[in-house]
Amino acid sequence: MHSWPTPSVPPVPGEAVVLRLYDTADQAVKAVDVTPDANGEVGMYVCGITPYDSTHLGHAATYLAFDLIHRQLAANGHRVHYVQNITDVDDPLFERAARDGVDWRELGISQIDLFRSDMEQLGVIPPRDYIGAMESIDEVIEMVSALLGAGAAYRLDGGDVYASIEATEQFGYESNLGRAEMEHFFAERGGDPERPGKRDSLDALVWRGHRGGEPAWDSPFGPGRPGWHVECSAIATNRLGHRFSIQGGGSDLAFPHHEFSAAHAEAAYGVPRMAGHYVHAGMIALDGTKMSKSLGNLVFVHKLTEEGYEPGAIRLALFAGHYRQDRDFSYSLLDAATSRLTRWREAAGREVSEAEALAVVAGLRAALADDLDTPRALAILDAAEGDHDGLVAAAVDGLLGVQLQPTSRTMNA
Ligand code: 5CA
Ligand code: ZN
Repeated sequence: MHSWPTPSVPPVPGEAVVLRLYDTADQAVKAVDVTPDANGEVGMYVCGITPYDSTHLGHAATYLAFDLIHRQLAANGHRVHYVQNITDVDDPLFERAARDGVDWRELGISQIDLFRSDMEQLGVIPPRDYIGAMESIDEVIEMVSALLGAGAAYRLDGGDVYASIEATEQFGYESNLGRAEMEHFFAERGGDPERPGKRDSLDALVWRGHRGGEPAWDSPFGPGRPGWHVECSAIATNRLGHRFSIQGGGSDLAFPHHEFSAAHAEAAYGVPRMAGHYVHAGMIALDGTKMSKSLGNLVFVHKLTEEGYEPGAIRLALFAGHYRQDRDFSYSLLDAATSRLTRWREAAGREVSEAEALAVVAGLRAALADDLDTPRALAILDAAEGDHDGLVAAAVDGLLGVQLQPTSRTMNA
């Protein structure tokens, strides 16, 4: 699947600062393992959208957090291999398409198009590999076969295949949840604890046998379609190797999705740990309630840009809070961000010494390297008195994706 155009990212002045991020598995902030893979790159996999409704500010916030990581790794001189999936075969798509009387494939295509244009407007660096579930059926079949071959999965009636939570000793290391919490989130987030015949109520579906009215692909275990978690395991590891640096998404993916994505890959390949870091962004709410498609309390990126808000202001509104914090979005936050951007632009027109400008850049790099401390980064820029030869502007653009020279795009908005 094609992704979206790459924004221009200027080189960032100043010295590299080692990037440290909170890892959900180790429950600590630690340095990102930037040991290059066989291709000399740092691998990052971020779970993509389920394209049945427009991108909202919550999605945007999560992808922007990983964009900050991407930009920082690049500014530190690393080549990043960024992979993202699209869950374009899944129940929510079928349900929404049936409700609206449209083909689920068409619905997916139209929502992916909207997502691409939102990401482009926000200046998010695109994944190099942007892979739909439909494009990766063979990869999933291969992984399910490997799981069955390793005795890590079993078949039930109806052509369903389940992976056993007993398959890896380390199961649970990623989310660090107790059994009761696992059961709670499993039931809440797409699991099927009540399915008769499962060896453990938490075992996860890796292949769903064909049911009437659902799309199906042929496989050695009968016609059907991929389970959710295994899709991400296959797409990630086939491009980034059995072990890669960062696996990411919103905090609602920590369990069961990322626990099982890791467990499936670890069981299939016999490796102890799929990703060096499991990184999770907090949930964005509107007036105190988590923004979600099912609740319908959504603020859309394209609506904000149509209303004339600058992409840079949308970024700054979301960066005003820490990425791991569950937090509220509001128009007052957006208006404050717009004013902030205006003040920064005025300041950027004032000349300061090179040393002063480089000190601001160093502060910005240090704040972001400290588990993406954007509130501190923004405070440093609030206090900056000016710029020197565009050094600060280049760092703000390169690291935060915010332009201090209004572009023609933003001036037309
Ligand atoms: N397709 C799967 C991942 S394989 C999926 O979760 N899709 S999604 O469309 O539901 O969500 C896409 C990303 O946005 C996920 O990382 C999810 O955690 C994140 N997300 C969803 N709602 C919010 C929210 N309110 N705030 C922040 N991030 C959110
Ligand atoms: Zn995923």
